[in-house]
Amino acid sequence: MADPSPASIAHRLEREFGADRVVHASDDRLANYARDEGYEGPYPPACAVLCESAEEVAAVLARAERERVPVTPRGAGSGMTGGCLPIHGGIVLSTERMQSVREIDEGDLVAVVEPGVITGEVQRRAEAAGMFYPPDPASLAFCSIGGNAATNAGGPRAFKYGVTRDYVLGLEVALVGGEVLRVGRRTTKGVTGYDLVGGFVGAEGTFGVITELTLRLLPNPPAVSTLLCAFPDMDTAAGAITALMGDGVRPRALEIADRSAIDHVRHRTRYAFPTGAMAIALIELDGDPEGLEATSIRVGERCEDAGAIDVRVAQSSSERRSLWDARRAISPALKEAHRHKISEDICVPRSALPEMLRRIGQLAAGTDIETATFGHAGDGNLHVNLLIDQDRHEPRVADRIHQTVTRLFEETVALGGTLSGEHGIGLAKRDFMHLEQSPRVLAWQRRWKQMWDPNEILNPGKVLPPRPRVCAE
Ligand code: 2HG
Ligand code: ZN
Repeated sequence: MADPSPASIAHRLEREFGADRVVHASDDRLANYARDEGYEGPYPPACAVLCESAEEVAAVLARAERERVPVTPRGAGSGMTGGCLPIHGGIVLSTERMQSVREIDEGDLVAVVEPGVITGEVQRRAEAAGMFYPPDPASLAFCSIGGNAATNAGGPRAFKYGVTRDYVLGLEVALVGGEVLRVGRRTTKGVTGYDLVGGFVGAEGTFGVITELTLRLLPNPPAVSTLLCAFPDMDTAAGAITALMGDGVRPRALEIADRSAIDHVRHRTRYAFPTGAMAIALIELDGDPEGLEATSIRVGERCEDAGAIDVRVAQSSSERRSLWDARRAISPALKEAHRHKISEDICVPRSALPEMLRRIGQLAAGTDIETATFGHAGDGNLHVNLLIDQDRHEPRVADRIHQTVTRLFEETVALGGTLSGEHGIGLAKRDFMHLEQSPRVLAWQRRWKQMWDPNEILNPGKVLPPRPRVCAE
């Protein structure tokens, strides 16, 4: 049995991969691998290993299995649920150095990339070749494409274009024990065998480590139009969104934000939000330039009819950019302004959006916790953030947080919704899984995990609750 002490694990990895690949406990940089963008942790690993190829990833996984050391894969660390935190110590396997864009193929409309490539870079490279990679998590400037696939990330454009899973055609994955598999395909259509790609995408690095992705691209839409509508309250904004959806328009993004979310970004963005806005809807359309102008006018009028107090259409690409920069700044601004930011990303059927927003309003009014709600209204996917300035571990505070989150999830499930629309379960939500999924469904998922990782070496303690709940269905 190999010496399980952190120093010894790091030392053995260093012998195999070289000193520049291993971040030790004595190195200040190791603290970066103990956290993500969420509120869990810190959980320091024994060490982090910075892999540069699929062979190296496989070698780490072979060693981890041999020595029974937990290994936690990590992309850019931009997750919000503690999914990449090494809660049992051991090795953090980082793919941050696997940054190569191997192919952008215009004819096949395909990109082949390594997992550490930043998502914004995938988009830029596709656009430079006249194509379009639609998934656009708000963190696209710093999240990685491998992490997006691991969590099946969404983003504003999911409303029209779908989520990461809809764009992953094929994967290369390294498994516990060191085997490397290629699953999926390069063709848009393909139904040969079971959908293994669908299994790995969204498994949060608990089945295997993604070492290469083959992505589907689209032709670039010729024109885009962006509107910002201000409303006197969230209820009116929700009504306008429902009216638009009933009207048959298909914007590529249909975002909402409440007053607290807007107020947190006012001072740090170039975009000047209307002062009386208690809620905003950010709506983006794309398509042929001729039809787009007329649709954009119609959307603005519908919003006015539904109670908007101000409708603005971005007049230039720079205005559009600053509007989106402001939207993307909401999450980091909330994090900066408060000691703890507890972000949920519940998702309800579209028809239940107004009712869900009302229930969130009641929940917020009934607690002394400050909240901010924003997100992808078109998908019914809302980021309800609890903003805490006291010590969240203080028992009274911890209790209130737990009660509020539990109620939020119960209301969501009661309306036919789901705990997570795009951030994943990770560590933060695993103990709430039973609110949505039956013991049998959880048991089948546990078996699925065991098939890939019988010794629970890979990202242990994530997604599924640790102990099976023994109760009849
Ligand atoms: C977003 O849509 C991200 O901005 C982050 O998914 C959400 O911080 C959040 O709650
Ligand atoms: Zn989001």
